[in-house]
Amino acid sequence: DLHHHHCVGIIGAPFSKGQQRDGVQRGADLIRAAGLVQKLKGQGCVVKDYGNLTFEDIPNDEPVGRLKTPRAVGRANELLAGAVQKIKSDGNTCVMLGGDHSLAIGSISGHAASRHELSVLWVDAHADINTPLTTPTGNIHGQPLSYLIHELHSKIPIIPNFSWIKPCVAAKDIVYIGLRDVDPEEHYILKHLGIKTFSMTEVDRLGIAKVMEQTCDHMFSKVKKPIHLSFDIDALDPSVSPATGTPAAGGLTYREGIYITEHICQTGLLSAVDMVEVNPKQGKTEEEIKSTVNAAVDLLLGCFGRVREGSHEPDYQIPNP
Ligand code: Z70
Ligand code: MN
Ligand code: MN
Ligand code: MN
Repeated sequence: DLHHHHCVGIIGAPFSKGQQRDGVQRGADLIRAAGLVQKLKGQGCVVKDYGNLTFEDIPNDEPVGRLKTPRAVGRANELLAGAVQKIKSDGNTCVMLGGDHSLAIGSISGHAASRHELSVLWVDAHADINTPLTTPTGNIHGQPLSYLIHELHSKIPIIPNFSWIKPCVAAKDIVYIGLRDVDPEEHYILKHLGIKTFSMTEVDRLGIAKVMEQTCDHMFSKVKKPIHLSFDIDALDPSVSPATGTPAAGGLTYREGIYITEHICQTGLLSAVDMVEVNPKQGKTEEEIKSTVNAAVDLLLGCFGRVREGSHEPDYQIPNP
């Protein structure tokens, strides 16, 4: 039905320098090769594939403090932010296929540039909220939210190619689901800023249905802001999505992941989605890669109207013999 279709714009970001494992830059093409565009069209979406970004090589990208390859990360995200802003201005829900999770800097910045205020739903085993001064690894994929949150602005030093980034999300507008590998400094930041978190403990205690009810209660407490869903595939249990850089035991089931996307779709407020950290080189077998990519595709289909009970055209008629 023409008035309820989803318009989806897809951008691929084959970028890996927010972390140190090769292969994650191939995630976008693998998700496409698994039939994402055709499957979205098959469920009634109007899809435009904007292709992949090309990231120029940045020589002499020496560490700055603890940060690894900061100039490449800053430049890649600036390019991505522009692409996401364009996809939003064309009237689409934006799907960003990573690449590693440092790309949320550009995806959320570009999304925020096109909308007044956002809610961010961060589905991840990790909090990705280290600052450049708390990071234990120097990997920027463990830090994206620190650059985006207003309340952390004074904690961020000057970094080459990061000067374009403007904080664009309030701590009260962030909800996490799936946490189970959080650094002590990150835990302090989450508590200090009063950020709403549903760790795997809360998923176990409440069940995913109550987690999603409470997630939406929190996100819609005042005005109904557009939702940015940032989905790290490592939020799912490694038995489902083993092909990722930092698998963490005890994750979301496939069904819990799908339930999250179905529920967010039903809000009618989903405005942008990231699908990141799919890394085929981390899969031990072809089956492990397939399972991970298949989960990523199914989560995206759930974001855009696929429901497990099935569906039909409103004017469908049983054929007469
Ligand atoms: C750690 C850090 C992280 C993903 C690992 C790990 C962060 N907290 N994120 N894997 N996807 O390096 O800051
Ligand atoms: Mn429409
Ligand atoms: Mn993660
Ligand atoms: Mn992450």
